[in-house]
Amino acid sequence: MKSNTSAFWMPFTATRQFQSQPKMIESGEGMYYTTDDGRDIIDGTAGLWCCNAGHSRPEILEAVSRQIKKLDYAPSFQLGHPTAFELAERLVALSPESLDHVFFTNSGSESVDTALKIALAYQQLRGKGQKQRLIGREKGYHGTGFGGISVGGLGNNKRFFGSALPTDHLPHTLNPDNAFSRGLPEANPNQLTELEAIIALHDASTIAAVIVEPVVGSAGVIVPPQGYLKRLRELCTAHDILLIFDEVITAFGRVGSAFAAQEFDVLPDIITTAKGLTSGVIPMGAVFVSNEIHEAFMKGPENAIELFHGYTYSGHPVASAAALACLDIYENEKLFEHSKAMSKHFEDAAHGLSNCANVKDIRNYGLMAAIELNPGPDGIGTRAFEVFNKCFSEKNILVRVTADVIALSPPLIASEDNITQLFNQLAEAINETE
Ligand code: PXG
Repeated sequence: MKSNTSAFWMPFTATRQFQSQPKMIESGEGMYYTTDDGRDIIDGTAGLWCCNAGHSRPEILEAVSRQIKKLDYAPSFQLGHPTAFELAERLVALSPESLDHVFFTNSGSESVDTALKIALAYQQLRGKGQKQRLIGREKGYHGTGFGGISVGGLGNNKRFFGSALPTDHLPHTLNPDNAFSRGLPEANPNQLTELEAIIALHDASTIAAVIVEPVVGSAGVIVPPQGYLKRLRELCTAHDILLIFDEVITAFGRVGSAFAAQEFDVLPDIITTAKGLTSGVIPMGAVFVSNEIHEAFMKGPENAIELFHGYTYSGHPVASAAALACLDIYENEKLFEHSKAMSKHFEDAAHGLSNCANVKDIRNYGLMAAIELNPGPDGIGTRAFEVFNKCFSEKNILVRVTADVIALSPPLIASEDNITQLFNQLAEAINETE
């Protein structure tokens, strides 16, 4: 029996279109989802870039169930429970040097808002309270909180909601001259000086932080040009501005290292994460903060709360248990190394689609790829959406579509065969679409 789909107001969904033709996933295991009509489909997107360990892992189920039996919930305000502390220690052992403190949230959006608030408060605490401006980037996605949409660079996510914070935005780095680049595209010299222009405009004394996704996810896998992130770091350091990497998608192995910061050898002051932290099983996010920033808060009277911020579920015991089990899987199965080892085959398979019908660009890094199509005759996104439908209904693969981009980001457990099959099926779907 089909369920009634009208009560659930779905996120980022064309509701009435969905209702006219619902696509339902009923179960998941490993690399596969099973649909309500009983088809196994390859998960080419790790859910929404999050199920890095694959679906319905028994190890996570056991850890979660053990934790619920022992302790379902305890506050983290003025109290503690051991699982969250254990998780924080495990995480800082994995994170880049000197980012040794973790603030727990429940989502990427909360991680971003937390990071921005910490950045603003830090500037106040060290007597630089005029540094209040936040710099994002065009095409950036930093979730849907008011902080995240202010620094975000996607018009549709902002236009109905006002502009809460003083911001400015770097230009995006997508350059048509670099179409079909493999891995990091070449930089054009302007891209390395854009932040200087923004600093000249507003003056560094008014800028608190710059936030970017090291590899842009949502807006269609935009890979940083060579030297770009290092240059951002140099400029931020030279002008006493904090650098925040939003690694909600890139952390936990997606780019072949634990964090993109390590992969690209650039050390930000704050890193935001969520998604792969628990492999999507239970909502949880984590914000990694440098010792220097944390230190600035640990002054003043010892009985005073240093940061007036947090969530009922910060460090939730069950989410923490899921994350610990997930980290065990990443470690025991060497999934970050596996992700890196698979990335060449993944790149070759992705670029194997360059001669498919209407393909305009292909971009990739680690286990992230975008196949960008020319817009269809009926406007932006229509052709790609048709490909997405065909993939789901006929080709038994799940891909992600945004505007004219088909994005791929399979679970890190993907085998060479899974990857080959994913791209072969996608190639057929693209070639069979007008
Ligand atoms: N930052 C980044 C870089 C993200 O990609 C968020 C913050 C917000 O996370 P939450 O957990 O609040 O959703 C994200 C989320 C897509 C897609 O298909 C991407 C996200 C979410 C949903 C869909 O591109 N990224």
